[in-house]
Amino acid sequence: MTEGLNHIKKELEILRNSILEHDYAYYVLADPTIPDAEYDRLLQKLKKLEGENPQLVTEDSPTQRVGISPVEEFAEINHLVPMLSLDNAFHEQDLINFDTRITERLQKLGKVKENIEYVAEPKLDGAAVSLRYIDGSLALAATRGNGNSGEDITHNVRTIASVPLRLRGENPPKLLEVRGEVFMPKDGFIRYNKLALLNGEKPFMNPRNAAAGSLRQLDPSVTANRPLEIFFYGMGQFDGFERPDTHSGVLELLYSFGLKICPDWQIVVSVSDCLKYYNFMEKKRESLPYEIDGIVFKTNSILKQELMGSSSRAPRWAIAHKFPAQEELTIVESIDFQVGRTGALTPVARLKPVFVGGANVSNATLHNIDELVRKDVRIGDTVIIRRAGDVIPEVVKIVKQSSTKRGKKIDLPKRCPICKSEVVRIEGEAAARCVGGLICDAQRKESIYHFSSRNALDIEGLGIKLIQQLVDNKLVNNPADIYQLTVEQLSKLERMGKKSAENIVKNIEKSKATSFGRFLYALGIREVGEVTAQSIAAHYETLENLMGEEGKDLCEVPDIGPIVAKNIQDFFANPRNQKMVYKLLDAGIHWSKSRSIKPKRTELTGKTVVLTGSLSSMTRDEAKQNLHQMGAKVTNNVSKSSDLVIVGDNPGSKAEKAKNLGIKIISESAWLDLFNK
Ligand code: 9MJ
Repeated sequence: MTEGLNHIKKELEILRNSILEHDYAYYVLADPTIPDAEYDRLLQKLKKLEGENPQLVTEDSPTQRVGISPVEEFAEINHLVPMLSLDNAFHEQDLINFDTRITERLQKLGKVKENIEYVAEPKLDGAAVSLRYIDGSLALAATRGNGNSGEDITHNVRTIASVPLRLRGENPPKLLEVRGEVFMPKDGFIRYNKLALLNGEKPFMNPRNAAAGSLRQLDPSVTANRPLEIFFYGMGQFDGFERPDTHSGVLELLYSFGLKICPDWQIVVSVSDCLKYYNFMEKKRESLPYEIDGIVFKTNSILKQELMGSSSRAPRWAIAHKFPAQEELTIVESIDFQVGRTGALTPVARLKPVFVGGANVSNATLHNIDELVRKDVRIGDTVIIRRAGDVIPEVVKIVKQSSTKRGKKIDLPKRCPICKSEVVRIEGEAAARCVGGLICDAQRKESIYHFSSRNALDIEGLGIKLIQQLVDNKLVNNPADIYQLTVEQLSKLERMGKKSAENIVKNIEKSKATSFGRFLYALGIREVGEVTAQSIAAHYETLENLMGEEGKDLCEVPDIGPIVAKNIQDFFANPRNQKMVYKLLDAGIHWSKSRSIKPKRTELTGKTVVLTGSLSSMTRDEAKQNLHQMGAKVTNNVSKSSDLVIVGDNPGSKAEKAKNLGIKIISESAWLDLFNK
């Protein structure tokens, strides 16, 4: 090799190593070391240099992820060590029996005195794969197949950014067969499906199908465009290093090779700790960035694993404790249209009751008329129902039936099912709406309910059931009527004693002292949520300003666009709404000006902040008020656009979600120290 070529070879190696280090920091550690633009420059430089010197391109170069042309078919690959599957536990007792089996067997062999130590790992819902690294370079990747041999998917697995093409370390092992799960993270799945629908393509049913389908592509450039990830969780054949004597040691070793491990694994001792971890993760499940369907418990000691051995199908030292199914089949008994506060019609499937996601479900939403048409759900159909966490149950899809005799197609009603007003569809909106406004009982009930809800006027005890009775008995027609209710009127209602009636009247009275922001939110103006209402209140200071001349410049308020501005102006221009607002003020609703003074400019100005957990130094409302004064927006949910999460005691899933999204988290006391000096 000439000196010049040698020099280029060195330069290429330095470039590749540098890019691989950045890949590792970005994909495995989730802690990027350089800006994206700088990374792109390095990659372009490498591509250019390799383009000029094609004889120096190596297979494990970062430019070669999608370098391979489509394959004609999938070759078969024999696993060096079989890929076993896992036995399942569906109930606590199954897990207890598993632990008892291991304890008794090891006791017989004289190998156990105390509780068994397990490694608990989230059970990812994706596609199991086996990768083979030879002398540190990725040589092969295969599906699990029948456990002994699978399909060669090397060309596709190479395109997954978090799969290292080369293992880290000076002395990579001669051979490493490593097992893991390829999956599509939840956000990638949602993004991918939205795009598929826009392009008129078929969306994936769930992240598991998305992962498996993406790996079964002949053309790797298709897979490269799918947002796939991998977590590794075990080893097959190996050569060139000592095997750790615990499974936790194996996970740490894999991690040291630069292989990504699920960050949520944990060592648990005793079956009761296993159950604690299971319950903890079941609560956390919704907020995890990836889909899981249970927890895998693995005996930590490799010696104990060997003593337990395996059946032909599954190891005796591990078990998958499954979460209750989130999807079940049932039959559609009827389809109704529900009318919401803004008149939007939501198709709802009434179902033969089914136990799913831990609850009995007899109604499931079909979201809007477009969804109903797309899914083509009809009465009598067998459908898949999904209920995940606290999300409203939904109809996923119909199950194709052999019988050709199906119910009639469901059309959008021309008239509102409640008030018989016209139903219209506005171009560009998914929802069809009843134009009845407050003459529609459904909209009336929902808007009164909204008015009294916790984040609005917060009238404790005035729930939807009671509001239904009040409207049906013509005691209340709009929110202002609430303030005319008497104990006598309320006591005559069903399931309402004198004491409860008195409490409700007391709570109604209490609600009169509020804030300008809450009042605006309570009015239920289209697209004016809590945050927008607070911004308007802070900007205008008084209702007179907002309803007067100054109110014409609504677009000056941060975050208010022309549509929301028009909604607000239309609302206050309507004489019926004006009358109601004045009636509410006459009834005694008031707020102090000091609660809506203009925010100061601080480090939090313009930042989106979420509060979670219980605060010790002030109430949630006071904290919100304080943050608004500092110019921050306070939102209820953590998302990518959140800037800061303030955690009190016993924070829930919001703190977890923030951690997963890499959003700054500070404690209540740190917040007070930092910003309230
Ligand atoms: C999943 N799916 O997350 C195993 N798995 O171990 C984990 N699967 C497994 N381990 C042995 N975390 C066979 C399968």
